[in-house]
Amino acid sequence: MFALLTHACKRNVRCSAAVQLLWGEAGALALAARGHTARSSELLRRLSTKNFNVPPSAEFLARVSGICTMGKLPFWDSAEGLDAAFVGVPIDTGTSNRPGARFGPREIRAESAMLRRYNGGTKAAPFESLMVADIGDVNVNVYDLKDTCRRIREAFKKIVAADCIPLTMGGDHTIAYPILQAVAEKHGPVGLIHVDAHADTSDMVLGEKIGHGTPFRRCVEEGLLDCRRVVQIGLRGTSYAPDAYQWSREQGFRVVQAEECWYKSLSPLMVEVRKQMGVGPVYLSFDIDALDPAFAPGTGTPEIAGLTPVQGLEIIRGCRGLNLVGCDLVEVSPPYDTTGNTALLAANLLFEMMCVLPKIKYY
Ligand SMILES: [Mn+2]
Repeated sequence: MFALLTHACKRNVRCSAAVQLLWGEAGALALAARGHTARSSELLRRLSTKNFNVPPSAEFLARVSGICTMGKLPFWDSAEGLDAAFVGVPIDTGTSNRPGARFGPREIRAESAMLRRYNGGTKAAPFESLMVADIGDVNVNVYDLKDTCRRIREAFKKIVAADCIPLTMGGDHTIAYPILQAVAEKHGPVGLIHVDAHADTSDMVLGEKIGHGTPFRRCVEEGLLDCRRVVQIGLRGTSYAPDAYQWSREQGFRVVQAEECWYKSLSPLMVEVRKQMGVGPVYLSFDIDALDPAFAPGTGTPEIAGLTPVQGLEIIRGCRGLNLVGCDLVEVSPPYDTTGNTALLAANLLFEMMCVLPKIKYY
């Protein structure tokens, strides 16, 4: 990439400024090292001096300008050299009701133009802590869900092999299964914090084993989860049986139904969850339908009386200190929320996930 940027710079003496703004500090430093110093050094003074990708600030580059990546981070074509990466998995082949989640990653990226560099609430400074980029989307097969799962698994094997933590933009919840196959291959069985309106532990739907209602059943069958370190939060809605979550509890999962969350801060719950998770590897899977459809209507299988965005933040911020090895935010279906607010919520939740990864610096 640096060679490409240097080549671009030779064509335009002002481009070091543009590189700094669009591609971050690492690109500017690389140019500075090659003698393109006049503008880039001036710009570097406005920023920290560490060698990380830093998204352009809307103080200097209009929000509506630039290439549409997650958080306006640089686009890298692989996870090599990254501590964490935003990656899209644009599928909805596994949905049972409203489709549209294949457009989730694009819409989340578009709404992420509002994200700034620091977490004003927690004082986290992710771009002074980790090298992060947007590595684009997995090349899915929209005609074949099983082949898509294979493609996701292979793509995520490469990401985790690079010691890079994936921050995944879904896509329907099917994707958690092949992602966890790749994650567990590297880390062994992981703890799981699963935030959702549904348990997603069905055995079969319409005779099919693979779909967005079955991923965590498959994960248990394949030994990908450390079942004593699994919590499902926000489950609710009509069910196929009187005890809808019996199977989860039989596996050793802790199930926190939505009713247990109503009218409450979830910070005390997260104290218990951190104790449950311990020091082992943990994966966070956040289905946007965990939140109430009043806040997040753009999703495939909405259920009434869900969590609030504040409770969503409490859950994610409550993951600080855990050994998070991957996170996803799934089931955003933009056609069902043309305001963009569901995707805006998702973009912010993904930012918050980045802010609780290991090694994040807080002011
Ligand atoms: Mn789900």
